[in-house]
Amino acid sequence: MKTPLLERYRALIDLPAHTRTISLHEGDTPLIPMPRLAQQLGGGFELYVKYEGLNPTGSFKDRGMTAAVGEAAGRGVQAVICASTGNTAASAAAYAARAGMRAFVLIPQGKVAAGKLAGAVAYGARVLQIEGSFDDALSLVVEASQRTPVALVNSLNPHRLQGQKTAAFEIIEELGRAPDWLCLPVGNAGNITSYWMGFQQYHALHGSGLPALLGVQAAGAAPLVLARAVEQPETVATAIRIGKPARGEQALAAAQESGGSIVAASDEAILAMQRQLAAEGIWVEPASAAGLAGLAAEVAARRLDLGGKTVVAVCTGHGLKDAEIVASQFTAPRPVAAKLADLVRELETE
Ligand code: AN7
Repeated sequence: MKTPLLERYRALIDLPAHTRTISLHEGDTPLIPMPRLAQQLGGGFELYVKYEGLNPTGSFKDRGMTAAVGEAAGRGVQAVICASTGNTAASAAAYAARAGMRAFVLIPQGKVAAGKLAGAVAYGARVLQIEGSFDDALSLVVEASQRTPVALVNSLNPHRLQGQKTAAFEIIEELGRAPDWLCLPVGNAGNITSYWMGFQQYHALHGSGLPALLGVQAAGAAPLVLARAVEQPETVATAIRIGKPARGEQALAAAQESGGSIVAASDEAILAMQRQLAAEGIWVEPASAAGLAGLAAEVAARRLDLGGKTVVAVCTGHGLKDAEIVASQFTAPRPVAAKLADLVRELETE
């Protein structure tokens, strides 16, 4: 059997002694070379995708949730609560189920991808749709967790970051050192904060180097790029439809200290990158293509020269999470008679 993520990295992770092991064998996700996409982006550099969509509930959230739920369970808490654009909800629901706890998840009005909502429901969470944005829902769960004995498992919970930083360790161990650039989507900004913690910690211990971080928001939900809250964030990348990132300051500091930046990518660029990734066999949800969409735009505008560099793109969630977005882009399959001649005719047409 595989060793649970937090046990594998026990010496590097700072969690209270009471933390229980609540594991679904998260982490240990593949780092996949993407030579064709690197060529399409101009070539001359090495590109890898860290495919976090292959975690147990289909997103990177499982790395942090094993820690946050394990800590809450170890304290004897009976229920967890979170606000979510979808992936946190599914992950919290799964780990709470694993621990025998209840999960309350608050989702914003409007767009939450069906695959995520279905996950939360399937794992037995109580799903509440708030008549407001993700940011409204987050404020509510923070207050609720202070008044009632439920544990907050959004990434404001510091234990989440302890789990999520393990992705940086895995990347360094697989490459033999840190990459030169790491690009990733930014929503509530817990993940970029976690990666920076992880890379810094490993570098301090082993001199593994530090990447420059390119955090990418969706253009319609880009508070860190605009340097102001966005009251009504809108983007096709519903996972990152967030206007007031909880760890925004830390994200900006991480990007700056690393020599990178936070930029925005348009919905069109995000969907185009989703197709480019799928054309090399990696189907991710729209938000997960944002990191590479931002990288591609920086390279095209000659703000970024990747010559001779090693780049890792974090693809945070699986394409199956948001199947509608792809289904809505093609017409229904053409009916073909169940006859060989008809099939052969189809195979011979463009
Ligand atoms: C696929 O699930 O905020 O910058 O409530 O689902 O750490 O917030 C999701 C975020 C990137 C952004 N990619 O990460 C939630 C939620 C995917 C995501 C992000 C999310 P953070």
